[in-house]
Amino acid sequence: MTRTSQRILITAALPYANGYVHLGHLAGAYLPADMYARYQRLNGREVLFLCGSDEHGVAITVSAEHEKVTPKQIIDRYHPDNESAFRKFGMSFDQYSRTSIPLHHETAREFFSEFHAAQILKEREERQFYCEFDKLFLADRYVEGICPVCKYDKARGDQCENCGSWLNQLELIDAKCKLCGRTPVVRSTRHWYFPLGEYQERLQAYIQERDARDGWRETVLRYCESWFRQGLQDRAVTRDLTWGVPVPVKGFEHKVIYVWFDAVLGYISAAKEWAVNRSVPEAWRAYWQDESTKYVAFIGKDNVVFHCIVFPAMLMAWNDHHTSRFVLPENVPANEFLNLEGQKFSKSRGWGIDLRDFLRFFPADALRFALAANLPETKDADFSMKEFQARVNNELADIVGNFINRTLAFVARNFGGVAPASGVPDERDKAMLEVLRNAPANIGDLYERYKFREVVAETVNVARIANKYFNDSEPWKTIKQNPSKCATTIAVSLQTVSALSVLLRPIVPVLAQGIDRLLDQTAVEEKGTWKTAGDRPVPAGHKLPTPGILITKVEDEAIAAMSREMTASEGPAGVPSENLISIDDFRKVVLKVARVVSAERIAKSEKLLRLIVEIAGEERQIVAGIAKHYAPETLVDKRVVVVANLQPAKLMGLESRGMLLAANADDGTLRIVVVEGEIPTGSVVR
Ligand code: B3M
Ligand code: ZN
Repeated sequence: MTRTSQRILITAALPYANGYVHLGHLAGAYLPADMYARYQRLNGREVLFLCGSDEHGVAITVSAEHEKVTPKQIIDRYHPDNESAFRKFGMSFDQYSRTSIPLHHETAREFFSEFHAAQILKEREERQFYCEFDKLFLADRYVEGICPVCKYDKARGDQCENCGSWLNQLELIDAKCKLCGRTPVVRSTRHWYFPLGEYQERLQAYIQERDARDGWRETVLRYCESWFRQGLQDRAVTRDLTWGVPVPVKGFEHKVIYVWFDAVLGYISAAKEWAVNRSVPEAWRAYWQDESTKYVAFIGKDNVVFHCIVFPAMLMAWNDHHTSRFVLPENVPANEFLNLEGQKFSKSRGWGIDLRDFLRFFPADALRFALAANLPETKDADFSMKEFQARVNNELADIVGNFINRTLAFVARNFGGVAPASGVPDERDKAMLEVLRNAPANIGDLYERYKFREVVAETVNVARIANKYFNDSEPWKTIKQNPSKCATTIAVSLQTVSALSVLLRPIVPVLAQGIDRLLDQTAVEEKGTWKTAGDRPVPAGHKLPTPGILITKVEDEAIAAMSREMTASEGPAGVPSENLISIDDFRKVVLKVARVVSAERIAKSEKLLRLIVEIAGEERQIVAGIAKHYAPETLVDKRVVVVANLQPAKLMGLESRGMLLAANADDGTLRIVVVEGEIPTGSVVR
């Protein structure tokens, strides 16, 4: 069924360079993609694994406006930070590109021009929301409203992130300008359309055929079916914006190509950049334009329509008119969402844990292991610090780490640290060796079917079986009674450790290399070792070191330290009285009256409350360190004073926009500043 191509092209969704990659992203697309890439390399395949920053579109310009900087400043901040966080996490990309590079602009313009020349694109007059206050056509995320499909109230002009529907902005109910909150008017503008509808039949056949060959996920198929049922429609692929790839058609130079049209082509540009960097500029074609290549695109569920419908249709359109034809995705293993402590990750609500923050406290492998064991493959999954701790401690440390340690410790103690020669294996030994021999094919099959959770379970299971084997063999007894049998047990156990170092490598690469080092097998090439992983005995006479701690357990204290650090910016330190400021300095601080709309405790924090306050009609979330001093319900409707122009900060993963004024008594109690009477919110305090 599955195609066994020698060459595999793997892409992972290009994250927008307007924020930090968080744990939800990792579980959605990146970790499974990396496990798959590492597995395929071990399996002897030629792999090209690509990713990069998506740097156009309204996601970027809205962030720039929010932070009062240019779009370029936004992408230049987040692109390098995300690239380095990914590297620390162990992502083995062959190229981490970005869509702002000239090479990518060329690719996007080339596709657009070719489609234009071939008269695939159609020019049309379109009605669009226009904000008369901001003097702007409200493309994509510049407009928000109620989703006509699921009724989610923050659906954007192009897409509802709640139900994944790809929307036509005029369908939004009660649409509002994202910049000023006003109701927009409808105006006409000219745009170029891609005739998606014309490809519907071919797309359906394409998905059916690939599904029959490579087994697509049920959830992905269901999404696609629902779009087909609605009937695919022509889509505008240009926008009235200035940030993006300028439209290469006369009279349209002041408009840009729609971000999704250019973003998916970013995968192709990334391959080109990889080839240029290796000084073989044409090498990308072997992956993208050789029909024997197997292409797998890893994404999160909110990107399904673009990868299963839009991108394949674009590639079909290209292939219809060119002899150098692109491969289409063989599979699009999209994951569902990961929640954090029961709540959806949300940038706008400030709920989430960024990868770079997490890695300051815990090793990447610990996170990889816990996430991989709990990937949202068939339904949404939840990440909690408790479960993270349990996974790492009870499975990775107590099952995998324990087996490796006890084996090596036994060799150190009883064999002078030298690998013994095996005697004649009995039934039990043979059964263990059989498990090792079968593991690469069994687990490999799960990789080929994109079942990464089961991969983790089965890999741990090898260590679990090995622990039982070690217990049942009782080498601590046979060392006296039957030394040859003991030597056999230990030789088989060492062979198991050696197998685990390969089997674990896609999941926890640093740990796996550590095991290799212990066995002194560093010379073993990564590439091509998978199939024989069960069959690499440690040679008799080989000197082995005493094992150190391979896997550090996740202690309560480390979790507490992370929470503490993430809440460190609570409350200001006292300012020395001689530190005089001018009245102008004081005027920089905007103090306003706000009304508390709601207050609630934050799970896992003794100190913090999450408040929603209202300032002249605007609602804001403020995280305040007053949980020890106030019951949340007593705060509602109080008129408090907040610093309204404080830079947003993250506390316990929550965004706080502003600070409550409170008096700090010597005994440590805190009293918030309240304003008497029914003074309007938004009134300035001086
Ligand atoms: N940047 C959306 C996202 O980050 C988008 C993916 C592009 S993949 C070509 O969810
Ligand atoms: Zn507006």
